[in-house]
Amino acid sequence: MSAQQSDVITRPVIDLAKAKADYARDGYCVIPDVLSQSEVAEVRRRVLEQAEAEKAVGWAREDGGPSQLKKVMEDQAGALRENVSEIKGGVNQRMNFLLNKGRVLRDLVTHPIALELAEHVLGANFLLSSFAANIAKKGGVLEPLHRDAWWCPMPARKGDAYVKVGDRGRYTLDAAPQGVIMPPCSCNVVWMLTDFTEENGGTRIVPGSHLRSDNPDASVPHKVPTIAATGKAGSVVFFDGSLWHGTGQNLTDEPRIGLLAYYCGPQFRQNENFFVGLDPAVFEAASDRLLDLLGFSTWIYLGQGDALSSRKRLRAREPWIPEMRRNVRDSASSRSPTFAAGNASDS
Ligand SMILES: O=C(O)CCC(=O)C(=O)O
Repeated sequence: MSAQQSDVITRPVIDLAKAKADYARDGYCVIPDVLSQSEVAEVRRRVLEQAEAEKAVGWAREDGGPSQLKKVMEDQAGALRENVSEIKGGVNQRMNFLLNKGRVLRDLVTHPIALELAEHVLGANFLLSSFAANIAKKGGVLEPLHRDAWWCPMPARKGDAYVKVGDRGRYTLDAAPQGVIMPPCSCNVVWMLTDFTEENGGTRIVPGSHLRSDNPDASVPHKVPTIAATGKAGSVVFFDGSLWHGTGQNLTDEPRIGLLAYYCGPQFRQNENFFVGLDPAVFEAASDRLLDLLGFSTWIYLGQGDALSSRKRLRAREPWIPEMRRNVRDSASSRSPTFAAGNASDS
């Protein structure tokens, strides 16, 4: 028997039925042993190497610093427009666009368990919204509670005041009428590359809050009781985009590393703008499934690529159908008109 075969046979069985039942009740579930310890070690090595390099060249994005928290709390009435991780004084290192940063990372977003969970919650059609790392370190503070789907408009009763869709902020404190909730619009698959514990900043969550009609208060300490989502390295914590949660405070000397593969419905704008931020070599090598997740497929008629589907257009290297003009010679004769590409113009 090869080493690979024995790995398959000795891999623990993943109880997705239990995971789905936990999710329905609590808005989250923890699934152990999704990655083997050797897979965890390989992915963690790549993440830490990348994080060190980004820091060394001055590209590290850091949040969770006490001064940044103060800024969030001052602005929590929905006015916060700045990207907190661009304000100095952060502690927890964030890395976005993990799809650009190694094959072992790319493979996680199409992992069958991640896709099954996302489909279970979002339905047959969904997109990858972002794939990012959060390395929580000692000195970081509790993250304000939030919903990842903060951008989702709140339902309102006819005649009631509402927040306009373009005026939403991450910490807008509005609420749907009593008993009304938004269906899940997004979900997060968090890959634990270290153990997540109470002490090292395991994600703080409010079980059942995916069924609440209101949004959380951004105050720290949190105004409602929370628990830590805990598990061994190689586990996944999966949660609804409406679940109230935030990064915990790491009180240990070792970093807590989580990779956040965030998926959303096909009608929503993605967190990461893959069209401008993705390395062309990644598009080039991507499977059809990955391209679909990035937004290179048409859903009903959203995400069109003109006459070709956007995935076909990318594969065929067809940039676009240009502005076309009637050929002058043809239009003077009685023959059917022919057209040629013209220069882009305002007329
Ligand atoms: O890293 C975590 O524990 C959660 C991160 C989070 O909530 C976020 O990035 O919005």
